[in-house]
Amino acid sequence: MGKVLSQQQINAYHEQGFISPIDVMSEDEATSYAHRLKAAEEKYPNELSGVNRNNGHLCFTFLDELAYHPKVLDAVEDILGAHFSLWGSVLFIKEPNSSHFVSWHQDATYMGITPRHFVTPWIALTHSDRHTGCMSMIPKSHLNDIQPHKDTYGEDNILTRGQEVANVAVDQAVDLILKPGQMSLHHAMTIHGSQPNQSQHQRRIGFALQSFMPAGATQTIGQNNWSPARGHCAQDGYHYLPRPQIDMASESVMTRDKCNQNFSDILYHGAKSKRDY
Ligand SMILES: O=C(O)CCC(=O)C(=O)O
Repeated sequence: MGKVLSQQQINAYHEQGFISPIDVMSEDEATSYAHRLKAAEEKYPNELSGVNRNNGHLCFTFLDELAYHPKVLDAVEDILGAHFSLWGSVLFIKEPNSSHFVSWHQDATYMGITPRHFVTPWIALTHSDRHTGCMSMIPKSHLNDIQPHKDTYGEDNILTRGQEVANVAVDQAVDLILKPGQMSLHHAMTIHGSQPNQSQHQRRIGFALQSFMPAGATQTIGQNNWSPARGHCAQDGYHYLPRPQIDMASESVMTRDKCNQNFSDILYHGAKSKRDY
């Protein structure tokens, strides 16, 4: 038995490559975070979209609160052990009735982090199901190596390069149905993707903590950014990222911008072109 996960859930994560759902907060509390997001988007129209969908937790206190929510950290500790840090975050928003989707991929492919057993909590702030375009996972796919990915740059594909694994056993895919306030955890090697949001009125908002790195993990392509999460996770050569005290302080924005440039250099390393996210 872990701090929040049962032994069965911990075993399932290691065997299947993901677990879901895990309760983090009440539906009302999650909805209030969705409202805080909406208010921030209205006040700062360019600060949470495009390249700035990345690492918003460095500039906005409500995203920082979510990233360091004790239930999230307890669940990560149950998987990774007592020492880990946070590398980054991504807001995955699909607007109602939009064609945006996420192709089948493995996160570890372009993230430059080794070893590749880091973990991503994905927190739902709205309903995430078949209708709104939830994530689907291919069980046990994390037990294989990185599969060849083709960079499609598909217009509606919201992954950086539109990277895609071919010949996925889609009949085995498991949908991760989440209510607002629940999260899933997935392994960096698990093949996963998601379909468009067909709802007429409901945004699908997921906040991915991408990813929590175990102590000893290193960055092989770019700068090794480091936000302490639990235990002793500092290492030589790491670049420490401070947490925000207020929204959009100029130093935080500078840190986030540098971090996003580094993020982009890593994720597009060797790519034929770059998009603005
Ligand atoms: O939000 C989605 O639909 C996909 C997110 C994803 O690929 C991830 O969190 O690794």
